[in-house]
Amino acid sequence: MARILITSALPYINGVKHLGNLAGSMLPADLYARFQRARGHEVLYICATDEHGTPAELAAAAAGQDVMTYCEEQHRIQHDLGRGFGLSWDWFGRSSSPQNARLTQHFAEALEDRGFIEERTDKLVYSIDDKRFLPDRYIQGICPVCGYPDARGDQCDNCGSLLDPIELKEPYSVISGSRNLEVRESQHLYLKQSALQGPIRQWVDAKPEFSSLARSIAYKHLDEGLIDRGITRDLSWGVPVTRGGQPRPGFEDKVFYVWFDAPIEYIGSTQEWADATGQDWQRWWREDAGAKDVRYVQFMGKDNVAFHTVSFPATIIGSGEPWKSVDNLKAFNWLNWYGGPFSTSKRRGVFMDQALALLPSDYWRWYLTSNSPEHSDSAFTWELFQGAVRDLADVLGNFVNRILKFAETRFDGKIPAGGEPGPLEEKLYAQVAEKLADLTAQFEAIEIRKTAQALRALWVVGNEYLQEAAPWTAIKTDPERAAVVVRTAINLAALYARVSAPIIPYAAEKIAMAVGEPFPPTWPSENIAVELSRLEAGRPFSVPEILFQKIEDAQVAEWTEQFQGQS
Ligand code: B3M
Ligand code: ZN
Repeated sequence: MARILITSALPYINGVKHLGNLAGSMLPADLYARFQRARGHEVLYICATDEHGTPAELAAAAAGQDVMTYCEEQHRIQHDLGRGFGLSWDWFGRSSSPQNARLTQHFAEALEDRGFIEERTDKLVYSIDDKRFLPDRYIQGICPVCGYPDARGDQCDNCGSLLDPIELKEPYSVISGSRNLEVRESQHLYLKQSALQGPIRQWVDAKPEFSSLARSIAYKHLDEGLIDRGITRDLSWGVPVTRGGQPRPGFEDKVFYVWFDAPIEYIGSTQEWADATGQDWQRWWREDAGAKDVRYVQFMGKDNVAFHTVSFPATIIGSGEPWKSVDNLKAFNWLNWYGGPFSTSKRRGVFMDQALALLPSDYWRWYLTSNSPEHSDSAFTWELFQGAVRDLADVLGNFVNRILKFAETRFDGKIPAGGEPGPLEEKLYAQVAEKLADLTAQFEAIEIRKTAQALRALWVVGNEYLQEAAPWTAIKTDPERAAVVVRTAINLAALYARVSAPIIPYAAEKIAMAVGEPFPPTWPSENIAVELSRLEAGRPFSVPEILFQKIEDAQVAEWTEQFQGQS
C-alpha cells in the first residue's frame, strides 16, 4: 500500500468557479483520488480557498462586506458546491487559517536565516486621499504598451503585459477614483530567486514525471533567468510580517504577498485537517517524519505552473528544511466557451452553481472528463454536451436498465441460478480483462481523456455481449442459458459500478445499491471469471431509476438563449 498526497490548485475566493476551473484542477484530482482509494492506497486529497490579496478585498468591498465575513461566506459556498460536485477532498481549508499564517512566517524566517531574503526600497504609488498605497489591482490607468484605458496595476487585460503600477499613464485609485497620487518609497522583502536558479533547475531536472506542458513552462522561466520577487505588500488583509514572533519593525502595515502564502496552504490545510481530526500531518510533508515514502501529485491549470515549478520550490528549497516536494505535476489547458476561454472576470461560461441547478453533477463530470482540456484546449458547447450525455445514456444507462428490467420480469428480481458459462462468457472475460487493464493503466498514468475512453470501451463490451448472447431469445428455448447470461450481465453491471465510480460516483452508487454492492467500491482484480461471478444466485436486486436523462433539443435551445448574455 502506497501513501499518495494529492492537491489541486486552490480556487481563489472571489466568487463561484466556472467549469473550466473545475475541469483543469479539482475534478481530475478527484478522479485520481477516488481511483487510488479504490486501489487500496492511503490517499490524502487536500484543497482550500486562496483568500488573500487585492481581488479578495475588492470583491468584499463590492459586496459591501468586510473582507473576513466575505471570505467566510464564500468559503462555505465553494465548499458546498465542491461537495455537490462530489469532490472527495479530505480537507477543504482556508489560506487565512492560523496554521497557514504560522507556516508562512516560519518559511520567511527560514529563508532569511539562509540569506535568501533581502529588504529593498520600492517606489510605489500612494493615494493621498485614500491615505494608503495602491498595490496591484488597486490602481488602474492607460496601458503603456497598448493604450488600453483600464489596465490594472499588475497586468493589462487587453494585451496581457505584466506591468509595474508606476508605469500606468493617467493612473487613478480603484477605491476612490482619486487621481491625487504620488510615488513614495516603501520597504519590502524580496526572495532572491536568482540565487536559487541552480538548485531549482536541478530540482526540475530530477522530476521526469512532470507533464511536458509543466516542464516546458518551468524551463522557459529558468532559461530566461529567475528574477527576485517581492513577497510583501502594503495591505492589511493577509499574513502579518513577523520576525521571531514579533511584528517586524517597519512592516507593521504590511502583509505577505498572496502568491507567497497560497502554495504554503497545501501544508497549512493539511495541518487544519490534522488539528481537526487528530491525524499526523508530518508523515505527509516532512521527509524526516516519513514523507519520503509519499507520492505527491499536483493538479492545476497552466497559468499556475510557474508558481509551482519556480516560486514554491524556491520557498521549499531555500528553507533548507526536509519538506516533501511534488513528484508529478499535471497541468491543464483551457476549456473554451464559444470561441474564447471561460472567464470569471467577464462572466463567460457556465459556473458551478448554475451547472448544479441544471443537471446532476455526473453529467458534467462525464463531459469534463471525456473532453478534458488536457493536452490541448477543449471546447464546451451545449450541442457537444448534449451528445456526450446521449452517449452516456445509450451506452452505460441502457445496459444497466435493460438487463435489470429483463431480469426483474423474467427472474423475479433475484439473480438466477443454473447453467454454466460457455464460449461467449469466455470471450467476454478476455475482452473485459483487456479493457480493464487499459483503464487501470490510463488511470495510473493520469491520462484523463484516455481514462474516459477506456471506460467507455469497457461499457461497449457489455452491450456487445448482451446483443450476441440475447437472453430474451434464449429464454424461450433454453432458460438455463438465459440464466447464465443474466447472471453474468448483472455481475458486469456491478463491475461497471466499481470502475465508473471515480468519474461518475453518483450513478455508480445507484448501480451498486441496486445490486447490493458496497460503496465506495474497491477496484476489481484481474481475475475476471471470478469478478463476474461474485454475486451469488438468489441475491435480490432492484431496478434503479433512469440513470441518465437525455437532453432534448428544446432544452439546448433554452440554455443557449439563457447563457447567451455571457457569450
Ligand atoms: N488561486 C488560482 C488562480 O486564482 C490560484 C491558485 C493558487 S494555488 C496555490 O489563478
Ligand atoms: Zn495593454
